[in-house]
Parts: sequence; C-alpha cells; structure tokens
Amino acid sequence: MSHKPPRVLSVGGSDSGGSAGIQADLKTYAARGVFGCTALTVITAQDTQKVYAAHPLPEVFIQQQIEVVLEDIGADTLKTGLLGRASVVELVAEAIQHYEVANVVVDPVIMNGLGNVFVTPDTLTAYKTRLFPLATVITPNLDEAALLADYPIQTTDDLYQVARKLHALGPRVVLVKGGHLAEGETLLDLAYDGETFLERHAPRLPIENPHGVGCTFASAIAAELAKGESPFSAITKAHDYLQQALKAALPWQLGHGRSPVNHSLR
Ligand code: PXL
Repeated sequence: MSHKPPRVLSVGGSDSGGSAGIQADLKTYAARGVFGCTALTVITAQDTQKVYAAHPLPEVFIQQQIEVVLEDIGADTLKTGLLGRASVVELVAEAIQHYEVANVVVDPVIMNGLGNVFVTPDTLTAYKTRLFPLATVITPNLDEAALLADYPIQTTDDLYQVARKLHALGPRVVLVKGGHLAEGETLLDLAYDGETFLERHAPRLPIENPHGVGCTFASAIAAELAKGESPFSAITKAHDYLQQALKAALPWQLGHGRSPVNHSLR
C-alpha cells in the first residue's frame, strides 16, 4: 500500500557551512521523518565563523521554486527562514493563500548573529501585516520579539507581555525563545495561543551561542505540525529534540567559530 509521507517546504537561505538555513532544515526533516523540499531565497558563502558573501536570488525564481513544489508534491507545512526582502515576504504570503497551505511556521530571521537588524523597515511591516496573520506558529528569539513588538525585554514578565503583543498580530501561536534572558540557570521558551501559556525550560549547556539552533527548532516544529500534531504538542516535541541534538553535539569539534547542533543523534 502506498501512502503520502508528511511533507514540508522550507523557504530560506543556503548556509554553505551546513549549520543553519535550509541545510539545518533538511537535516531536521530527515531526523524527524518528514519529506523536506526547499525554495532558496539567498545563497551564502559561510562557515562557522561568518558570512563572507550573500547572493539574493530573483523574486520570480523564488516564486517558481515554491510553485513547482506546491503544484506537484504539495506541503503539509510551509516553513520560512531567511527571506530578507519585503517583496519576498509578500510573495510567500501570496503563495500560502493561493495554495491554502495547512500549517505555516514563520521564523522571522531579521537579525544577524551579532544582534544587528539587516532588513529594512518595510520588510518588518510585511512580516507583521502579511505573514504573521497566516502563521500557525511564529518563532522569534528574544531580540527579534522585542523589535517586532517594539517593547524591550528585561524580565520574564516582559517576555509574557511581548508574547501577548505579538499574538495580537494574528498568528495562532507565538513562541518566544527566551534563550539569552539573563535570569537563572535554565533557559525559558514561552508559547502563547491567546488563552494559555506553555513554558519549556532547558538547562544551560556548555556551548557558546550554537549556530543553527533557531532554524532547527522552527523546522522541527514544522515537521511535527506536518505529522498532525497540535501547535503546543509540536513545540514540546521539537524542544525535546533540540535539547537532544544540542547534547549530541557536545563532543564535536567542527570549524573555528560557533558550533552547529548534531541533527542525526547517532
Ligand atoms: O540562523 C538564521 C539563519 C537562517 N538562514 C541562513 C543563515 C542563518 C544564520 O546564519 O545563514 C541562511
């Protein structure tokens, strides 16, 4: 008997170093047992230390990759990573509506590893007005959440407040990754569906600022949604997977910069 495996389409950038971007997404999809497809937005020359060059691809070509995949294979979840330009945010939103994609995970990649914003204000507006209202889950980190909500985060209470403010923009669930909120020994990730808060705590591991964690978390959520999990259940399973993938990377020595996670858990 043949059947259709859960399918996910990632729209995002290529990291030649294999830590982040669509490389992290595809490794996560393989590890979580879903079929991953990609539409590339930007190709980077990148290692564990830095991005040396980035070549954005033309909008019509990004749109074509999305269209051919969704026409032929289809997707249970569409996940976005590095989109970069407002025009790309717009065309992704249009495709989601046109093809009525069931689940949408938006990882708003708007800052570089140093916490500097690399998108223009019209891109931020496009995320807030066009993409967030279509999202099943949005996954900003602390700095991205503070910027998008225009609300500085200093305390755990601020994290709750920002989750409420971002939920008002229309996504079904907001997940704020509280990672570097400097309070206590554990790291808090907070999800909010407009009624209930879900807290996930994790111990602080001895890895300095690992690379590709955000991409891996968001794509693991995308995979679980594609399998039919509810948003809170998908976030819980993805959080557990991420902790295991981080622990599995502890013995690794790769490159001279930020360590990647170990997706395959062997
Ligand atoms: O981690 C965010 C991210 C997403 N996509 C690409 C990246 C990065 C960070 O380096 O390179 C392609």
